[in-house]
Amino acid sequence: MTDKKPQTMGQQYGRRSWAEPWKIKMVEPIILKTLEERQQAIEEAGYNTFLLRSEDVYIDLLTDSGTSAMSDRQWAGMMLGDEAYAGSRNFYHLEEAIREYYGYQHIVPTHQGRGAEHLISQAVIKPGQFIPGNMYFTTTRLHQELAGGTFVDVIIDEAHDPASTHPFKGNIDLDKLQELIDRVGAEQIAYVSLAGTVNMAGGQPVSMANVKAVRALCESYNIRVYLDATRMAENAFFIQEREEGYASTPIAAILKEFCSYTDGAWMSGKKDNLVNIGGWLAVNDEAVFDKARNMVVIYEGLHTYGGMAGRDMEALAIGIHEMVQDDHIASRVNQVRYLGDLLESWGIPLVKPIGGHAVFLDARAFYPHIPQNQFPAQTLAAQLYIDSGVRAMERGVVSAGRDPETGDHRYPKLELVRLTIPRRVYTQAHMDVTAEAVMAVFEKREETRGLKMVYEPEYLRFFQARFEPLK
Ligand code: P61
Repeated sequence: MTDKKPQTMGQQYGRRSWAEPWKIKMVEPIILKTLEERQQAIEEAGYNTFLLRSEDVYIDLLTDSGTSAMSDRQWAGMMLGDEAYAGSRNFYHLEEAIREYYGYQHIVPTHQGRGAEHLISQAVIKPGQFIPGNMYFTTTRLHQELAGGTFVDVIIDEAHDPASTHPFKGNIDLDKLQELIDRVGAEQIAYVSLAGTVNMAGGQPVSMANVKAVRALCESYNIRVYLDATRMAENAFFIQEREEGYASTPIAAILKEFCSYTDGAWMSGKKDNLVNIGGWLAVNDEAVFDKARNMVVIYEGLHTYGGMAGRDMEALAIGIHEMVQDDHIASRVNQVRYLGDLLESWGIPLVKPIGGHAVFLDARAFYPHIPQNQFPAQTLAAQLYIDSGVRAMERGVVSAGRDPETGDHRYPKLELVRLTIPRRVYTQAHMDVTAEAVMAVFEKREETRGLKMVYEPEYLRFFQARFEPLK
């Protein structure tokens, strides 16, 4: 025992503490399996955390996708589902919410984000065209490729450097974009694919100044800008926090201004929008809307439900309203930062600055002795599960997949493990337990060996690939 008085987290940082703007009304028990059980579970899962059963997981930081806790209002909304095949009242509520908060005119509901990615890619990409964007996302790029397009990364160089503390690491490099336009010609560019808080870069934001500049450049060549709005509310928080002139602008106003510089957006409602399932595409151009609305009936469902039940659309509409509340988004991002700051202060290598939805561990720096073709990030995610039952996600060479032309692994500069924080689900104590688990794995790093891949599916291999430990 020391005679030092324990301190709250706020006191440790010399400020008043903050707390989440909600209280818990319903709980779901979780249990920690024994070490032997966890070892067996990860072996049966082929050392792939996507293949674990959720009941074998203690703290589930695989993803923030579809894992949010809904509010009592959203659950009440579920009871107001109008399950008519056509013209459900909940669709019109959703349409109103998207028009009000994002500002786009025409809405096509989809079962989740990749449904919307499919529609926009098929509607606007002509085979042979290029799609510049601020770093790839797995499903987004695959849909662009399946439509005959080629994704080109035009994000600023800082995004590929885990140690860079640039405040807007999601920004597009205008010189790279200009160079592509000069090289292939504006008519060969299908659109600019701009994502808010870039997932694969570590949840890093785009500044308002950058989207304005991208808009101006694209306008001069008549190139459209489409937004991956999946985590755009979190992006708005970083603008409010870091960009001059926005400190007292509400999140809702920042979001709407940002979207006004784009021609439309696709959305996984399973993140910012605080629902367990759902997505949408929204555009201003009537011709694009017409194509997408025609296609949705083939692949998703009628254009007034697109794969969602009426009750899901109601919860989604309410979730959009809740997501832009300033106290909600501040507590969400600050919980992620709490975990990140703790780990950083202990010297754990991670992506800086801490992003909006997750803490990304730098597996290359964690395991400098494991070469990238022995999957350091996959190894780290498996080790973390074995140590503590905490489930994380690989975001490195396995996620990057193979180059469709050469068939070789794509070796991304970032070899990361994502500790993704579901919204309104875990407490500060869960963050503390997680941080200690990462530390325990870090202390054992030198004796840890890599993996070899023994099964590899053709598309989005990281979901189902299997591995074995190297001897
Ligand atoms: C995630 F391992 N994200 O982050 P859907 N855009 C963006 C996303 O983050 C996103 C989608 C589009 C997930 C789920 C997931 O490689 C993976 O609703 C920025 O999931 O279809 C999804 O939205 C697609 C996990 C997706 C992955 C792909 O955990």
